[in-house]
Amino acid sequence: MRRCTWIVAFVCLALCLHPVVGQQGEGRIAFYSNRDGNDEIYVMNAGGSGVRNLTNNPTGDLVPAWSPDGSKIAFWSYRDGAWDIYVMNADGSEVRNVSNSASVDKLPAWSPDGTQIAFRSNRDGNWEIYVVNVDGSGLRNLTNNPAYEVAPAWSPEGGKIAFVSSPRGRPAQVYLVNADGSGKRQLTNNPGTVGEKVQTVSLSQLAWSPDGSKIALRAGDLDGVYTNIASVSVDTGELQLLTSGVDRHGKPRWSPDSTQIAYDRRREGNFDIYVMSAEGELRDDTGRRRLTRHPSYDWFPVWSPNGSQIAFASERDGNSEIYVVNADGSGLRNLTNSSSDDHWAAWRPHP
Ligand SMILES: [Ca+2]
Ligand SMILES: [Ca+2]
Ligand SMILES: [Ca+2]
Ligand SMILES: [Ca+2]
Repeated sequence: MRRCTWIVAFVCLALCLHPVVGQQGEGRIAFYSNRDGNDEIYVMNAGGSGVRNLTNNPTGDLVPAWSPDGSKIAFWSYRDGAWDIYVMNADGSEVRNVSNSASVDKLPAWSPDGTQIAFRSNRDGNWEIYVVNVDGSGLRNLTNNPAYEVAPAWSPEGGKIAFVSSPRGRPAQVYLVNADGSGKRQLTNNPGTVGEKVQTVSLSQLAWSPDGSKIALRAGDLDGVYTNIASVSVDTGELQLLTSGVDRHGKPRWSPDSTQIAYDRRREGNFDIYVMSAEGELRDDTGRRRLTRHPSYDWFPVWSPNGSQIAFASERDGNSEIYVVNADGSGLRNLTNSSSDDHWAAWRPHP
């Protein structure tokens, strides 16, 4: 009888607490900041309250990336004397070095099921794509090629990884490979230019659309001076330019419904945040929406999980802050407001 009462009490408590937990879970943003003298990973509520330091280590701790279920955060740290990829619980506990090499391992990309991480490493003398289990076991090299392999992106259903391979002296191409390393194939047939003037010899910053049909990327010249956003059809491999001109466009991020792409664009010396249709900007500019207008840098956009807001980094008050703006450009606000550099907003996905 007593046990029965406890179970009923527990179920009632769980039902009462669940909606509150759900709301808090949807509204968290991770970032990194040097406010204690070196870079640490922090997390805050999406309104800017409740800032909490998750790392607190004397070396650099950078670029947080949430696991798809929001329970863990991968990041980049130098704490073991080399740049490695680490995974910790979302409360900062149980930190583990999962790449663990004396070379540079960077830019973790979570598998959709949260069990594996793809990253790039130069441990064999040039960039390769590796995959490792989140407990650090099962490391494997998917590329093993003298070209530079970078920018891994998982397909939304998790079976495939897209990456860029850049052979010396030839245009970069997008490849697909099964997550187990089998079935590697070249997806694009990128000639290195589109039309007469627009260079696509260099490809980077791959982002797979949530509906699985396209891969957005940055395409440009070898020096990255003039870059555009393009998309690749996963079915046909066709490379379609989505922006035009001699500005520097980058960091494409898909809206959750795959209909829009946020990006930053450097024009006349500063970056601003834009959103365009997944079909691209129109030549008369009506196909894109400019969300910021400020002479300092506004860059690194990310969507909120429901697509209603975009977080980004801005240097408009003299140092970097995390800002949020509604997707229609209204409601701009500063979330961090510290005198040090706060950067790299990472919005927690839906639980
Ligand atoms: Ca640190
Ligand atoms: Ca390679
Ligand atoms: Ca600006
Ligand atoms: Ca700041």
